[in-house]
Amino acid sequence: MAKSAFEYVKTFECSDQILPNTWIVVRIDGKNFHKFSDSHKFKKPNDKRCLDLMNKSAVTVMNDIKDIIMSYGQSDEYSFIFERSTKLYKRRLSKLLTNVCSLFTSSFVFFWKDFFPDDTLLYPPSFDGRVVCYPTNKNLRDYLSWRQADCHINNLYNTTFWALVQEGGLCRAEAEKKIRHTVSAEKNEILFSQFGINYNEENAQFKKGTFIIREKLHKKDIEMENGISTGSGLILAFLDIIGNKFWQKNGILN
Ligand code: DGT
Ligand code: MG
Ligand code: MG
Repeated sequence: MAKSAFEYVKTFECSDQILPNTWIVVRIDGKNFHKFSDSHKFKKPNDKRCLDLMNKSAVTVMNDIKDIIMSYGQSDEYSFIFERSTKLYKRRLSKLLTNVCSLFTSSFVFFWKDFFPDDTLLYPPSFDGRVVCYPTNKNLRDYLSWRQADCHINNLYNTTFWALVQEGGLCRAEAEKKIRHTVSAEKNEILFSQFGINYNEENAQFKKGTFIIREKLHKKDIEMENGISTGSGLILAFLDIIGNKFWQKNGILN
């Protein structure tokens, strides 16, 4: 068929193919969820309904895009890791990013009523997205460790902060001042001595975030702490992904 006189405009498109053989990570993050969580009266510091809805949206993405082999989520963010050798969309960055981000967002809205049966979604939420590619297994493990360390640091801070406000009767500024320069051990001590909270016994989903892995990558005889099978070839687990134990036992990313 003859080309139209307008066809030349295609030559203005930029190539955005990602380097072959590297780990592709797509991370999405809720836009202004500080406001979104306030508007929807989320429980502080963690609202399990929202975290479960985030997990449901991530599972939906992984069921649709089979080249994603694992993902990790905490707070209002999720990271999706593509198979190193993926050829999906010829590894075009914009295709990979926009497909993940839009399916995640539409799932978040679509399944909202299942997790918040009594609360109307007040306005359309959105998620930003970025792609980072990592050349080595160590880089990828360090990336996942970075996100889980972020979860740990924020969750310990927020748990202590909200205990001081909600149970300790401090105003937000006083609570912030009290823990501003404390290290982890001191926050643990405040929680235990003032509120009888043993941080180690807090919900693992809050402390560690959620890791989702394809069952085929996970050796059956390995115990997953709190692992939940979704029935669609995926396992959800709230486990430590910073240490070597999980990776060594499964023989991946070593
Ligand atoms: P951004 O990402 O730059 O558009 O801005 P935010 O406000 O989304 O900031 P971000 O992503 O750094 O922090 C996530 C916010 O979401 C933070 O203010 C706490 C809130 N959030 C996330 N999960 C929960 C939850 O389960 N309960 C409550 N109360 N807040 C949550
Ligand atoms: Mg955000
Ligand atoms: Mg965030």
